[in-house]
Amino acid sequence: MSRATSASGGKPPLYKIVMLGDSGVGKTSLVARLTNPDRPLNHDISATMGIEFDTQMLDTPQGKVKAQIWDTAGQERFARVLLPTYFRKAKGVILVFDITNVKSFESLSERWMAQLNDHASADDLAKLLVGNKSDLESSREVNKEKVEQFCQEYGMEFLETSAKSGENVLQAFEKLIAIVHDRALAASKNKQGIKGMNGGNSGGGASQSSNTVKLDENGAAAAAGEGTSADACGC
Ligand SMILES: Nc1nc2c(ncn2[C@@H]2O[C@H](COP(=O)(O)OP(=O)(O)OP(=O)(O)O)[C@@H](O)[C@H]2O)c(=O)[nH]1
Ligand SMILES: [Mg+2]
Repeated sequence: MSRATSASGGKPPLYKIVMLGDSGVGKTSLVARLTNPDRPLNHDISATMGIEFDTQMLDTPQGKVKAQIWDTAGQERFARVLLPTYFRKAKGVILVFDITNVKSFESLSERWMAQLNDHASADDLAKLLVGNKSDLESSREVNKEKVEQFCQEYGMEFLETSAKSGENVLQAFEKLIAIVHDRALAASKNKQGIKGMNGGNSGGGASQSSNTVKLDENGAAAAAGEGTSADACGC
């Protein structure tokens, strides 16, 4: 039944999203900038070994949601073993490359998209492409036309970010989570429609509302007596 709560109240839904991309592109730095916006970029940060995750409340046009952000290791030796865990029940993926490192961009089609398709039902995942280190424009190696082609080919949107200056960091996470949340609300609405067609309790009047699911003016599901958010996440 509905796992997505309304903009009008209730526990915010929780969605698992995964950061993917080569080692050194700035995945950990982006998460750190999101969760601690005032802390300066750490240039001596160690490579992620395995998985780390953080939870962050984010705004969407349909209300607040919680993102559980899985920061993964770009290094092949960790990623190969852990990929199934990364993708289990994930709802969204941020694919990150470094605009100053063309190899990290080529890796997206050569490595990461293939792995996404192998380990997850890629169509079920919301995806966002992020070109990080936009503060290093003078060292840019990845031209924007190639990025546009990639986005068209794989059907995803794109933002350039800087974990150093903070540019577009919050916007990137909010953009992805809004797509994830919209999909969850749409799926929840579809299920209610099917239930209604099957003779569910939809037209029973005010006195019979306790087990029904109401929609608010945004079409968000206000679940009465239903479980809410944590099941949306794979954790
Ligand atoms: N100038 C600049 N440097 C950045 C930016 N983001 C990250 N860095 C630096 O890039 C290096 C690698 O950053 P990480 O965040 O560790 O990269 P990662 O993608 O998490 O790497 P793995 O954990 O090995 O997969 C660090 O020295 C960061 O300080 C940015 O936006 N601008
Ligand atoms: Mg890292």
